[in-house]
Amino acid sequence: MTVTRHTFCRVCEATCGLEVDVEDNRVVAIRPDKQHVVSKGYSCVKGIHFDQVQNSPDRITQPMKRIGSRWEPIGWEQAIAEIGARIKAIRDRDGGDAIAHLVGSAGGANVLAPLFRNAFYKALGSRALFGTGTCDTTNKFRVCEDMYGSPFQLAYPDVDRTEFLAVLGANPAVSGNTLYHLPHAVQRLKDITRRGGRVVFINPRRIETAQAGEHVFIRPDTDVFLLAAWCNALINSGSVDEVAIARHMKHYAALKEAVAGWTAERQAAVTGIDVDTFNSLVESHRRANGAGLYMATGVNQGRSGTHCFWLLECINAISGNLDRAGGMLMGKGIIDMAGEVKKAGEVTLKTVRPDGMPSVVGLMPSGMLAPDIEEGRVKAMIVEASNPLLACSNPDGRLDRAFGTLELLVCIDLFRNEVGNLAHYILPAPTFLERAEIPYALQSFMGCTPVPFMIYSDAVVEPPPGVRHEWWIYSRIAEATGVTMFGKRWLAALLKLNTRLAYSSRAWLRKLSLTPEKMLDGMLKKAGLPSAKTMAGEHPHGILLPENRGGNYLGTPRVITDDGLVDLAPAAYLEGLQQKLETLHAEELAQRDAFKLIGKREIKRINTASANVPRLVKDVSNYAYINPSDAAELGVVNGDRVGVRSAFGAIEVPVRLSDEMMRRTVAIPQCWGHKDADGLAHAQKHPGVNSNYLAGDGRGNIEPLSGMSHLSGIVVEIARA
Ligand SMILES: Nc1nc2c(c(=O)[nH]1)N[C@H]1C(S)=C(S)[C@@H](COP(=O)(O)OP(=O)(O)OC[C@H]3O[C@@H](n4cnc5c(=O)[nH]c(N)nc54)[C@H](O)[C@@H]3O)O[C@H]1N2
Ligand SMILES: Nc1nc2c(c(=O)[nH]1)N[C@H]1C(S)=C(S)[C@@H](COP(=O)(O)OP(=O)(O)OC[C@H]3O[C@@H](n4cnc5c(=O)[nH]c(N)nc54)[C@H](O)[C@@H]3O)O[C@H]1N2
Ligand code: SF4
Ligand SMILES: [Mo]
Repeated sequence: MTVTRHTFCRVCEATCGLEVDVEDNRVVAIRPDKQHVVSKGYSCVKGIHFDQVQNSPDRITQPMKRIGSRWEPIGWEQAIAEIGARIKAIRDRDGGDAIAHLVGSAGGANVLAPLFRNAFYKALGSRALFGTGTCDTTNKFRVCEDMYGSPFQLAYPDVDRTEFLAVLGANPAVSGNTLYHLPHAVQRLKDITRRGGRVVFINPRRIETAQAGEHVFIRPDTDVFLLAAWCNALINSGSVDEVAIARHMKHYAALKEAVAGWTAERQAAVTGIDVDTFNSLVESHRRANGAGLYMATGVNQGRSGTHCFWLLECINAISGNLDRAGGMLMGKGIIDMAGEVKKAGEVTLKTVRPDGMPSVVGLMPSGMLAPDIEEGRVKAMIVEASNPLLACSNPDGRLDRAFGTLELLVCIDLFRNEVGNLAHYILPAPTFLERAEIPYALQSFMGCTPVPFMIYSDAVVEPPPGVRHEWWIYSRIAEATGVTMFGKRWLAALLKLNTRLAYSSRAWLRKLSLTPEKMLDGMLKKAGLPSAKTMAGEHPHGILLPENRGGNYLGTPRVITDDGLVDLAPAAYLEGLQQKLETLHAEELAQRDAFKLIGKREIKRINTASANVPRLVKDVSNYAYINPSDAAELGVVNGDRVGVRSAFGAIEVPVRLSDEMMRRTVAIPQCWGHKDADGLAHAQKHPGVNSNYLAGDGRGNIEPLSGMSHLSGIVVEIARA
């Protein structure tokens, strides 16, 4: 018999509502949920074809141990005992920090896993937590911490009311957006123009989303000059909100001084945005009754991600658009994560590494993985939901080699991916369809959504019997290592009991355990919302929460800087700033004709994780996209193979001509390169090449304020192969 259940997708942050047909605990069909309160019948191809991930013959459904090059299924008790013993031995010998962790983007959708993961590492005494968050967005968290007092206090554009919006380095039509929940993005962006407003995409590629407004080319990794000049022009225009600045902000004079020398002409020389276009952008922004600037991954991955986001937030703040309807809204989650974390005394920005590199939101830079392993600081690692060999900077395969030397490598994943090939153990985790959940922390607890809502979903199907939840895995490994999670023995004893009850063979014992469902129920009730049972039973498509109309942040206790003021010029950003900018500017002028490499997300792929879905991947699409005029100069035509070489590595790919590309820019879709993926049979048939072989790692290739890897705007040479 077929039953239909409602849930929401967790492949990307759009969290579209899904309708899932289940027969005998097997997913047989997935459709968009037309009644979902926000997505209202929208979903992309990745959501509706997730059944091919769910039911993939390659899924790992029991712990696997590598013996030489052979993989052997083993029982959980053996896996936990062996892993615990090895972690204990390494910790006794080298200390807690020798045992590292790496979490990938799918870990962001998992609401409960971080509590247990963090508790385990705290108990171990390890601060060596890495994350691919340092490939996408830690610069934003850093800025929010410094300006607003918490990394979890993020502003987002009030898209449905704004009159002017500039979007830098994001492509929501394909990506579904990040740190800003925006379903139906293209439609809602188009509506800005329809209302008589203006929306402009500033990007080295004329992106899919540009159909919703105007497009302006920018030379990769030069946004900092555009933003400095924009801020300066705004200040000189006299259009700043003096009252808001005086009441709610500090260090305006220092900001003014920092941007003073950056003129329209100086930015034009390196960005490629001519003075007239620049002036018209500043003018539209200034005149709009409610305006905003939004930036994302393409800018975050440059060499000035923190400075860019700081300047962008300053433009939003001093123009009087922060916390204002039509401008930038400060969201509220069902739990005030920023406040709670502050109250608990958690330190979210740390400098604990000997090299002085920061940990933002507790994450060390993934660009230090290879050096840390090679130099013996990291001896063992647990990788959860990540594939660093393809996703992180991997100069000429350095990361492949480094991971191969780890004393202990454990992967918690659905599949044996490329890093899994090097693991000693692979522990099978449930898919999102096998987990009870509420949406990502950024929607649930930070409220980064113009249409606040809440949804709770029970697991749609039961996981295969050999699969275990992450909370259970971390709790059991902790126990086997002999460390006490959550700092208290009685809690650890309860947790131990709970891990036994949760997977007991007797149903009545399982019922006694504290399940994820019960934990989430507690969160919902604490927020004054209906219980999990009521949410699942009566509101399977979610509920809408009160709208955010602005005016709920500035001048309230929610600004949790020590003095309650927004800091417009954090000292760390000003240190050496002019020298850095002058050096970069001179470098840009000197290399105006050099090719720069950017990435390209594709609608059918989610990072490295959908490569094994036959209905999505029919052929290889990781071309080098270049402008036809550049192709003519290089003497290449569509399909010709070119060698692409950086200071760090070299790859060979076929060329694809596209007038979407800015001159002297090459876009290569990232997260390909599955030639060794014998655990992912379909992906291996369509391997493509790994463009992150061209990215550098180590200190020189990491943005020092946020730990972000430099993954976009890398200088390369291209030649016919
Ligand atoms: N050049 C370049 N490189 C980039 C980027 C770029 O723009 N340009 N983008 C970067 C960005 S933004 C990111 S986030 C990274 C992404 O890279 P990663 O964070 O490493 O993540 P994914 O490739 O999405 O997923 C890796 C693994 O997660 C597993 N997985 C999926 N769902 C689950 C689950 O529910 N539980 C568990 N345990 N495992 C699961 C998948 O099977 C897969 O093996 O790549 C980065 N790399
Ligand atoms: N289909 C699909 N959706 C995804 C993902 C996926 O892999 N596939 N990944 C998910 C993840 S993990 C994330 S973090 C989000 C990311 O979501 P977004 O932040 O929207 O990221 P991208 O789609 O990579 O868009 C980045 C844009 O920046 C542009 N760009 C590159 N360099 C520069 C620059 O120097 N300056 C400017 N102004 N622009 C630049 C690129 O051309 C590109 O259009 O997407 C998520 N959604
Ligand atoms: S992957 Fe597609 S269906 Fe899933 S949340 Fe993102 S946009 Fe929606
Ligand atoms: Mo990401």
